[in-house]
Amino acid sequence: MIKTLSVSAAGLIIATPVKAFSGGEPNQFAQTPLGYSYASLEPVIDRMTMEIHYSKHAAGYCANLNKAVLENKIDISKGIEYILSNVSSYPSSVRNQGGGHYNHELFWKCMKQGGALLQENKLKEKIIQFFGSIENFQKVFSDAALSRFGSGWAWLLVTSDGKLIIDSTPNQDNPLMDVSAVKGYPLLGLDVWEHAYYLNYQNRRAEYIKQWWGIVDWNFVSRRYNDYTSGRR
Ligand code: MN3
Repeated sequence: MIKTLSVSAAGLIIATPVKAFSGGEPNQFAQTPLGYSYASLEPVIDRMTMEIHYSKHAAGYCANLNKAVLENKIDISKGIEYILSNVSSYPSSVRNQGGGHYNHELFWKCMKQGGALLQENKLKEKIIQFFGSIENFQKVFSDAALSRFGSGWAWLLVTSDGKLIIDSTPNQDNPLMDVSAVKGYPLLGLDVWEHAYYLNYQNRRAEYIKQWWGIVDWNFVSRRYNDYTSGRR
């Protein structure tokens, strides 16, 4: 009954060869350690926000997802992306907690200290093809993040037929989910729940979004695009 193979959320998220499960109980998800310290993203995201966000909010989604997995005897051997793609056939707790776990695991990796600029590469070509310019892309994405009413996420996603789309989802939904209005593979995600920015920016979501561009790790996002489009996920 116990499956220990390849269920690390980390391995699935970063779309590299899946790593063996390396901690916690079998048939359970785990948070990937942050690749940087809580203070690394300052001054854009302050240390305390990062600490509470990672060790309380995101940890809570992971723990509650695991609780739902146990209580409902859910087989997670096909991974979180499979589960989210079929989320309508799972209990609603899986949509909320599983989405929360996946979205945050992706979010941490989309950022790094000082950010990394988008290099001349296939993703950049594609962004310019679909949005005209990097500046316009940032504007459209920022508008999606700003206009998301209440809590949710803004996304850059690639569809199965290779289109780039910017959209937002409510709560902890994401474009992988069969219940989502917009569907595709998320490349870049921005958390616009108030817990992501309120200590530093209070009600100024627009300012948080503007500053956030300075810590986006485009190397990670570009790798993710390459992995998806070359079928390595
Ligand atoms: Mn959050």
